Amino acid sequence: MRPALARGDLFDTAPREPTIYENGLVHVPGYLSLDQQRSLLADIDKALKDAPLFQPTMPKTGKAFSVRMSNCGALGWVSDRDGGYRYQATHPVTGKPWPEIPALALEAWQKLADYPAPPEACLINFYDVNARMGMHQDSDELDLRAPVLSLSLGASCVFRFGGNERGGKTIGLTLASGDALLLAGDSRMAYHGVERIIPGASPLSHQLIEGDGRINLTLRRVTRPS
Ligand code: MD3
Ligand code: FE
Repeated sequence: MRPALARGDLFDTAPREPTIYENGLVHVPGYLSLDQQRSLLADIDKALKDAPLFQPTMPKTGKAFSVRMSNCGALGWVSDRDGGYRYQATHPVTGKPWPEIPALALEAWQKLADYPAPPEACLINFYDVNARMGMHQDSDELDLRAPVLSLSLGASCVFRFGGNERGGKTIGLTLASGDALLLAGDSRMAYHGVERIIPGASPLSHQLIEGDGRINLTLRRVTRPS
């Protein structure tokens, strides 16, 4: 039986304390205020008009991801059967350059990333209530010392992360709308994935993202700064 929760418990967006995990992963709950979340989401909506969500497919098998994606910034992450995982300067369907990274996302990188160069890629992952992302490592970037910064909007999810070896011990944590997650130090090469979307558990998911949608922005440095 689930304990009875007042609506305020589930939808409380008051900032809570950051958690720093052993491997260097930093979780900042409620990093973005509700107003900032709304404003960032409006910028993402604009970017998606220009660079619509596309359906990536797995290298070799061509199996579709359940997550739909787009990007902002100089470089975008894409994947398809023949080309595999890669970064490229243009949208795979429209052929156009990616739109600019929203100012609030750049600001979050400047405040949290502790890295001397700006991000080059801002991946937009869109999860509907049934989407998930299997456990994987991020290794398509040339600069693996640069941190990765994730910002969550909309429905909450169960995020799972482990060590640098497949099949080791893992920890699950809830990522909610407005949360920031910084993957620095040893956590940069940790296995991680999105186990499931939690329907209803977000102040924004019903107002601004259809159904129980979740959006995750992932900011990355791809090339080594000169
Ligand atoms: C841990 N996205 O796009 S973001 C991805 O919520 C990805 O959409 C998830 O994993 C999402 O590759 C998780 C948090 C994240 C991003 C990069 C990481 C966690 C990470 C890199 C290393 C370790
Ligand atoms: Fe990842």
